[in-house]
Amino acid sequence: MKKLFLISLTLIGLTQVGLSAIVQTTQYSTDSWSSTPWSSRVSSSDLINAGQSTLSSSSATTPNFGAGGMNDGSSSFYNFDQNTFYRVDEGQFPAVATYDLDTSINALGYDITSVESFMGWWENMLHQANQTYTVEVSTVGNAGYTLLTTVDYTPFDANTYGSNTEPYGYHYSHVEIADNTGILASGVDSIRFTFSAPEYGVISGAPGTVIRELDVYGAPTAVPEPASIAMLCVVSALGFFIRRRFFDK
Ligand SMILES: [Ca+2]
Repeated sequence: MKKLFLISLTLIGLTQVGLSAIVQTTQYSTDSWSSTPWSSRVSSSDLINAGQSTLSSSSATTPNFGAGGMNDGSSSFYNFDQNTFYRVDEGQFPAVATYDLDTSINALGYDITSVESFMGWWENMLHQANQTYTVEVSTVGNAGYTLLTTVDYTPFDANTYGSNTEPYGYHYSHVEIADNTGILASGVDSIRFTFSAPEYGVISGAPGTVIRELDVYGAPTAVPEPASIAMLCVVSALGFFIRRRFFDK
């Protein structure tokens, strides 16, 4: 009886884990520079955008140009201030950008619902538009970070597009990270991006990654409603009763 009960709990746990899945939606473009792809999707009011009350502080390792370009609310196609460029040959990988969320008002942190990344330069080597990075989150009360997901989206590679040393071209990419439950993580007070060097062929020009924008969407984590707390108490009491009734004899 005891053994059967424990196995059932395990199956429920596995089922619930199985219900939650991170979904990455990817797309790329070779449109001309006269129209910046997906510019209408770039947000200036997401959780980590500069100037938003939800962002308490941010830091990033030093890029070749555009240190503030990742969260400035712009995807301008050739502005050095509004895009961030990390170069392989200047030793700028892995590159790390960290965004701390304000918990002075929202003490329980934030529910992260989606993350979007826009990359590419208006005239570039192909791989500057490839996306290889991890997203980690830290939650309220915990100093460390937990891996949320790894993005490895490289639509522009030598096998697909021929020479990786093409000096000019129009290459852009966009990744959206979401969860089929609607929430990627709860109680988050910091989010960290770590970019790794893109794969490239013969070095000619400037191998690296151009990040136009990172958008993080979400809302303050809600305080549990009294009814929910009452239900938790009932469930806990029931569990205690079952344990006493079946296991402690
Ligand atoms: Ca933004």
